[in-house]
Amino acid sequence: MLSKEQIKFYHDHGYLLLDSYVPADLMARLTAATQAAVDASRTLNKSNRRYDFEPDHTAQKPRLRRLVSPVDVDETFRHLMLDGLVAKIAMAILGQPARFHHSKLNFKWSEGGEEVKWHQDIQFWPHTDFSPLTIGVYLADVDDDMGPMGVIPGSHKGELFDLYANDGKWAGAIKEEQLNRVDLDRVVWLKGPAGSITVHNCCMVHGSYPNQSNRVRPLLLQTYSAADSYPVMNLGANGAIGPHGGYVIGGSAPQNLTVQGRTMHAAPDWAEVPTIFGSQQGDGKLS
Ligand SMILES: O=C(O)CCC(=O)C(=O)O
Repeated sequence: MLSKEQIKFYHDHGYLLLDSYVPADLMARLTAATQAAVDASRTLNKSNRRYDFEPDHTAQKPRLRRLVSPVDVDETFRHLMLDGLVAKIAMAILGQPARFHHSKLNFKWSEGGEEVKWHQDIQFWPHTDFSPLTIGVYLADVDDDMGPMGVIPGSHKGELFDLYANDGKWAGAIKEEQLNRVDLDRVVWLKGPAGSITVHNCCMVHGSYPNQSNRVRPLLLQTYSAADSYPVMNLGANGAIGPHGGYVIGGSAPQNLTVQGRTMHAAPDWAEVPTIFGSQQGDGKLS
């Protein structure tokens, strides 16, 4: 899937751009699935758990910010993320098996589609390590005017910022006055023809400007971690990752966990296991 050099580049710099990577037939199916989701949104006039709209969204002129969890919406998305091309890229970097976390489709609509302020992802959904990464598929040609995603090479090895505002509210963005600690001059804008793929590590500082063009900038994003990395429950978005969150792709869960450099072989899923008494007496699985 990826060369040794590409994988090394990802680990060294924290990101990867694969130009025109998705074959045309798959792009056609992804585009059709995306159009179907946009059409379905026309019956709605305000955001819900599936669709995030800009304030001026209407049925005639849809303006989507995000389709939440496309993996649950269409078989084409599901296959891409759990078995297909993007799942294979995740395993090429993270090793096989790997663990799916969540997906989203950011639209960044034409003529003003909103910016994404500089941030890191790991604070949104903390894990037991820093292996998580997000793979993006551009579903349209993307140039500088469309608010491509920008990354700061190497920032994945640096400071983990506090994404709360000064008033203590969750802001999901690095504070203005702390941006001087980020080497913004070194930004790399990840853009390219439709079907180009981006990869960024969960600690990468990244963001994007508004879309000033008259073209929509759909970016399909999917997040994975190493199979022995786990989302920390009760923190951030980890409680809302949907029915496929935690799904192990390309194998079965190793039940291994490394914390502070110490590895343990953790118990199986407790839903099926008897109490300590039953386990120690060799009782079978609970039905
Ligand atoms: O859509 C983009 O440009 C950036 C997406 C992103 O960073 C996010 O949704 O967390």
